[in-house]
Amino acid sequence: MGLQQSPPTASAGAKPSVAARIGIGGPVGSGKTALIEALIPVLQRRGVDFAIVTNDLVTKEDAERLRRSGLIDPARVSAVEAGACPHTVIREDPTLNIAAGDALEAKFPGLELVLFESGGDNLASTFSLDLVDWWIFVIDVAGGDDIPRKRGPGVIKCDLLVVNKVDLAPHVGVVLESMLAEAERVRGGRPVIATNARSGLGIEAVADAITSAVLFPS
Ligand SMILES: Nc1nc2c(ncn2[C@@H]2O[C@H](COP(=O)(O)OP(=O)(O)OP(=O)(O)O)[C@@H](O)[C@H]2O)c(=O)[nH]1
Ligand SMILES: [Mg+2]
Repeated sequence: MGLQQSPPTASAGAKPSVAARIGIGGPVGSGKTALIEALIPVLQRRGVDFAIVTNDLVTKEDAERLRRSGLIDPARVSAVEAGACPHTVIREDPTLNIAAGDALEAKFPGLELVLFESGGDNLASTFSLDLVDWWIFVIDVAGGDDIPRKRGPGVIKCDLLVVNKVDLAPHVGVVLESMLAEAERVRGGRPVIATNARSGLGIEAVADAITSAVLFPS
């Protein structure tokens, strides 16, 4: 629910949230946490009041990494242990994630945005709109330039497709321009942004997309 939007109907028992909620999904190791690490200083500079929920299988690895990073107040990072398939807790039954978002909102009144990182999953993974208002799917060039062509629901249905690790393209035999063109084609022209989460390339554009889609929609 963006700040200027009325809350949509949530699943039974879920409290309508005030902060906008954004999902970040994608295959294992594509750079979801790295994208969040790169976004943190950009969102802070823009004055966005935000918090993060991470999902891992049976650990709190990503949450601990973010808490230790020194980039953000550790209290603003919560962890959900998915236990089983990562998509279960972001799609079929997002109760744990909704509760984690609600707890952060209760702890930080005035929170504008909660980012939910899914555990690494496959190309079929998607987010429930009971949990998020808008979601990003992160793939990387090292996964192969045929990934967009495979038309996984994650690639097709997300609001923003991020193609990360563009610096690796020459090393893995990927022609970046063709991969991006194909990604745009299979998505019918919906947004695709190329990033290098380690150097910061494309991160301002991702922050722009977040701002215009859910924080300050026109
Ligand atoms: N070269 C390069 N490496 C990257 C980039 N983004 C992330 N990495 C590296 O890729 C590896 C995986 O990054 P993570 O951010 O942990 O990926 P993730 O999607 O959060 O992984 P899971 O949560 O385990 O699914 C790390 O070693 C990162 O340093 C990038 O743009 N370029
Ligand atoms: Mg991660």
